[in-house]
Formats: sequence, structure tokens, C-alpha cells
Amino acid sequence: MANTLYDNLFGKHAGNTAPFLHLPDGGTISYDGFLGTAARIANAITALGLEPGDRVAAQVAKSPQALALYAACVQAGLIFLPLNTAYTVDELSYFIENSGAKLIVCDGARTDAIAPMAEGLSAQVATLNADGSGSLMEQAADQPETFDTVARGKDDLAAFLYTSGTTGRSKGAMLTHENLLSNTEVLVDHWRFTGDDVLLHALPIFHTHGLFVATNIILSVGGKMIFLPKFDAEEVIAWLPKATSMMGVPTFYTRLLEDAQFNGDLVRHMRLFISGSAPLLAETHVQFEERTGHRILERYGMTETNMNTSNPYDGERRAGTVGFALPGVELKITDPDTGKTLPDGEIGQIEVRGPNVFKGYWQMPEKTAAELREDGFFITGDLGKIDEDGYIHIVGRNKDLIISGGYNIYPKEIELLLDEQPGVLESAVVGVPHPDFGETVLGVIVPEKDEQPDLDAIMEAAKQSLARFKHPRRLVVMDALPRNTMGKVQKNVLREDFKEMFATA
Ligand code: MLC
Ligand code: AMP
Repeated sequence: MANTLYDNLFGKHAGNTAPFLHLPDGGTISYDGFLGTAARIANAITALGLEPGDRVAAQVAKSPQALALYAACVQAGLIFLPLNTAYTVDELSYFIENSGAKLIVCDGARTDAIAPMAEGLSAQVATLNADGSGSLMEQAADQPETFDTVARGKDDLAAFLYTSGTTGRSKGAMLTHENLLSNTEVLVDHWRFTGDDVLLHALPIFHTHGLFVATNIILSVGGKMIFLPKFDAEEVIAWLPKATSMMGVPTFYTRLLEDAQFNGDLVRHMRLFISGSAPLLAETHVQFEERTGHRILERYGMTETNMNTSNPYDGERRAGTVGFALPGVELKITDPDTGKTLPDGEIGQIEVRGPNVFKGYWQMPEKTAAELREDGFFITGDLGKIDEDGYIHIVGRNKDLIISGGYNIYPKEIELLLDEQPGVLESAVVGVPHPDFGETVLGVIVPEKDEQPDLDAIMEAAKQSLARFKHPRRLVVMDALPRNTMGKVQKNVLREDFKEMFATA
């Protein structure tokens, strides 16, 4: 039976005994072995009573089995909902409730904390640990190695990825089989991936970058991945000689450059380095070329759209730009007030349209209507301009968003928590420059009259409910927040005042 994504990424490798994954312990997993594991998992999940269209939430460490869970969901027509492993149970419960997930796959060590929440939301729980053990794989072990692929057309949903919102409530971006497949095919072609590629994969697999860009591309061409559990500069340096290509967020590149062992000899054979998810400083681009002779290829994407633009493979990869719209993607710069297209050179909001653009936010028609126009253009919330040579520059954001090490953080979510704390009158959260993470979180607190809020207790409260990467790196107390004549908090003033805070962190 036809299944758009499964047939084109997974099913076509049936019987292929060539390696798909190289693991840190030196072991390999073949395409055929991987598909067998995926089929067993698909059988196990359907035996739990899940049906096509149901959501499967996965908060699991990166492992071959975790990747096979993605393949299993695609094959069984289930909607895959990967979640950052850093999310707390509080955060998780929102995603489960909002998505109506029928199954949560989590690490065994978290079952005690997650099970009561799951029960309250009528979701089943299965475990999958970092070493591939757990109840999911136990249930899968007795299942057949083949599974009758469920038919799925191009408009059927394949995944929900939650992106935080400016109001503090996350939105489930609905991605179809066609959204994912069309983007993969364009990127394979644009970046010249072939079955000879060995991609060094050190990204997490719960986001677009590591899952839909990196993994789908390699699956599409039948290449190999060096599948590392996380980014560790020494480990990456040890494996680079065996790779042909690498994808990373800017922090990967700045950390490599900080390591004296990282030199040109190590990577002379490499074909391609790609960066995205956050702005790559032009100075990093230049330093990388000086050290290695390679020009990093920077591209621009989003959870809702996958990849939108890319610097050219053959032409000039221009530092500080994200290149041109990808084939099939229309991009325009518009006036945020009128929606009218602006002439080249002028700064406005970036809008995109194409087969890559998602179908909307799950059960949030107003939010969908506010960002996805009826004519199919998606308002990205990024501000940019097109230069005289057609290169697209991202110059800022029209949305209150912090990007730390490639993770998105919406200040509103943190402000809501800070505002609730004893002795706090109000707060503002801003992103300030950070040498390692690009930006980091600074919380500014205004106490109630004659109060002295307990900053340690506030940080403790943040730990309870927010993922580690969202915690303010520092809290400062001010008598009042800077406001404009309309009474709106001037976050730009705070960003400017505190821009040196972590300059040498
Ligand atoms: C980890 N920490 C972070 C963090 N990552 N804090 C802020 N920002 C981050 N990104 C926490 C850790 O929990 C730790 O807490 C402390 O900060 C320092 O940890 P570390 O050891 O230095 O971090 P590390 O584990 O090495 O992780 C850093 C990283 C990782 C940059 C390697 O965050 C990463 O892999 N980021 C990639 C994110 C990504 O894939 N984004 C793509 C989104 S898709 P403690 O308690 O020890 O202090 C997208 C669309 C597109 O945006 O265009 O691609
Ligand atoms: P996410 O919601 O995690 O998918 O993050 C998407 C956001 O990351 C975009 O809206 C941009 O603000 C940012 N982003 C992605 N790639 C780049 C890039 N190359 N340069 C600057 N910002 C980027």
C-alpha cells in the first residue's frame, strides 16, 4: 500500500544490508536491521490499540531505537510527536493534553513522575531508555519483523512539532507527508547528497534540524550517519575523519573553533558543512574558512516550514546571509502593517509559501489564521531584506523570541512564571549575547513595594516547571522597567543595557 513518506524514505531500503548508522562504540546498524526494528515497534504499538491518526509522544534519549520509533510511526500511519528531553513533567503534560496523545514513550527513570499525569490524560506509557532497553523494546522483541504498511497520502499528517508561542502557550505545528518529503527531495538535490555521503550527526532528533533535515536526507539517498548521542567537541573531532558532511547549529562551529585540535588536516576531505537554526556570526564563518579552507553553507528554516532558503552549493556562500529561496519556495518581504510586498533592500517581515509550509496549528484556528494567510503565505515572524544580489539577510525578529544554542525560548512563558513569585510585581525576560549559546536568558524583576524577592527561591521555582535551557542565566532586580510613552516595555533598552553581561562568560 502506498505511504508517501514511508515508501520514499524507508521502505525502498528493504533487504539492503549496507550500513545506515555508525555508532560511537564502533558498531553499525544496517538499513535492513533498522527497518526490522521499526516494523517490530509498529507491531508493538498497534498491539496496544493505537490506530492510524493517533498521536505518539516520544520524550526519549537519542538512540537507534528512538529513530526506529519515528520510522514505526510513519509506517503505521501514526502521528509522531517528538519532545525535547529537557522538558519537565509540567511542560510535558501540556503537550499530551493538547495533542491528545494516546501513547507516551519516555525514559524508564521518568515513569514514576510521568505515569500519574498520563493516567489522568488517558494516555498509555511505554519506556525506551538511552541504551535501547525498556518496555517498548521488550514488547517489540516478540513481534514480527514485517508490518503491513498503512496507506498514507501526501496530505496526511506525519508529525506534530510543538513550537512555543508569544502568548506562552505552545502550538502543535501539523506537518504532512508531503511537507516533509518535498523538502527532503529539494535539499538532497540542492546540497548534492548521494549514497556515498557519511553525515556526522550530533544534533538532537526531537527537532526539525536533526530529524527532518539531517535524517530524512540521508534516508532518501541511502547514505550513512555517524550517530552520536549529543554534540561533544572531542567526540566530533575523533569522528570527523570518517565523515563527508556535517550539519550543526552555530554553537557546534564556535565550540569546534575553540578546540586547538580542530584543524584543516582533520577536515580537508570533507564535502560540506551546513549551519542553521540560529544566526551564524559572519566572524565565525570567516574564522572557520581561515582554519579549514571550508566555507560553511548557511541555510534558514523553521519548525512550521522546514527549510526555506539556502546559500548556494556552487556559487558564493555569503557570510551573514541565508542565501536564496529554495526551489519551489516563494519568499517575499512585506510591510508588517499593510502586508504589502516591499522593494528589495527594505527591511520587512519574511513570508514564505510552498509545499514545505505546514497545515496549521493543531486545534488553534485563530493562531493559524493569524500567521498563515489564506493565499498560503506563512508569516515567519523573522525580519529580513533582500540585497542587490538577491541574497536574503535575516536582520531581526518581529516576535519576542530568544534562540539559545539553537533552542527557541519564548520570554512570555518565563515572565508568567516570574510574575507569580512572591514579592514580584512584574518582570521582563530578554535575550542577551552569549559567546557559547549565541543568546542567553536574562530575567529582570521589579519587586512589589517594600519587598525583596528571594532570587534563589525564584530560580528553584523555575527549575520545577521549566526545562533547564529556559532558566534565566541571571536574575537582576530593577526599580522599574523602561517603558515607552504607550506604556510598552522597551525590551530593546534592556537588551542594550545588559548586552555586555555575558561577554566573557
Ligand atoms: C543545554 N543547555 C542549554 C542548552 N543546551 N542551555 C541553554 N541553551 C541550550 N541550547 C544546558 C544544559 O542542560 C546544561 O545545564 C548547561 O546548559 C550547559 O550544558 P552544555 O553541556 O554546555 O550543553 P550541551 O549539552 O553541550 O548542549 C549544547 C548544544 C545543544 C548547543 C550542543 O543545546 C544542542 O545540541 N543544540 C541544538 C539544538 C537544535 O537542534 N536546534 C534545532 C531546532 S530546529 P547545567 O545544568 O549542566 O548547567 C530549528 C529549525 C531550523 O530551529 O532552522 O533548523
Ligand atoms: P524553530 O521554531 O525552532 O523552528 O526556529 C525557527 C527560527 O530559527 C526562525 O524563525 C529563525 O528566527 C531562526 N533561524 C533558523 N535558521 C536561521 C538562520 N540561519 N539565521 C538566523 N535565524 C535562523
